[in-house]
Amino acid sequence: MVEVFVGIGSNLGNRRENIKKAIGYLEEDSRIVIEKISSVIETEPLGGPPQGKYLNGVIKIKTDYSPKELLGVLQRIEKRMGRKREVRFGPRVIDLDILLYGEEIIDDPELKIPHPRMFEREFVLGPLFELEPGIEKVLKKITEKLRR
Ligand code: A4P
Ligand code: MG
Repeated sequence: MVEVFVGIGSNLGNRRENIKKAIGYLEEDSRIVIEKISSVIETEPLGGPPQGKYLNGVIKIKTDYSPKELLGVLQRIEKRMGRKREVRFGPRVIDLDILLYGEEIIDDPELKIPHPRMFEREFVLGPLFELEPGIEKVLKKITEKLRR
């Protein structure tokens, strides 16, 4: 089982319910164990068209899914919850992003880990450090590897 951090965001509909629902779907998956859930914070939208505020949080899970399999699982949950892919960075019922997958670095067109925009996003780093203060060491290791 690998430790994985997943970013959750919602800025459409009943945002808090959407986040709860998504976590519920993850919980139902027998190959995913939910370890920790951060506080959920309200954040100003970053980028994209004018849109409402987000609720954001981070969860820590353990899973034996490969990164690609996990991406598929997350995308199925987004779909089930009525997410339509329209404008890039636009409003969404739910967004599930893989932030970190163990200490792996993946650079494929359809999957980039660590999530390329996480380092500049307070709404990711805040909840992440709240959940796992020790993650700083892992982030350092990964960014050093990325620089090589
Ligand atoms: N993809 C690549 N790497 C990953 C990864 N590590 N995890 C690909 C998940 N997906 C990954 O995503 C587009 C494609 O990214 C996927 O098909 C997958 O193959 P998407 O969710 O369909 O589309 P998007 O929303 O246009 O892009 P993305 O990457 O989700 O956007 P971001 O960077 O997540 O930004 N402001 C606030 N305050 N809070 C937010 O949560 N989120 C966004 C979306 C913008 N502004 C925000 C927030
Ligand atoms: Mg996404």
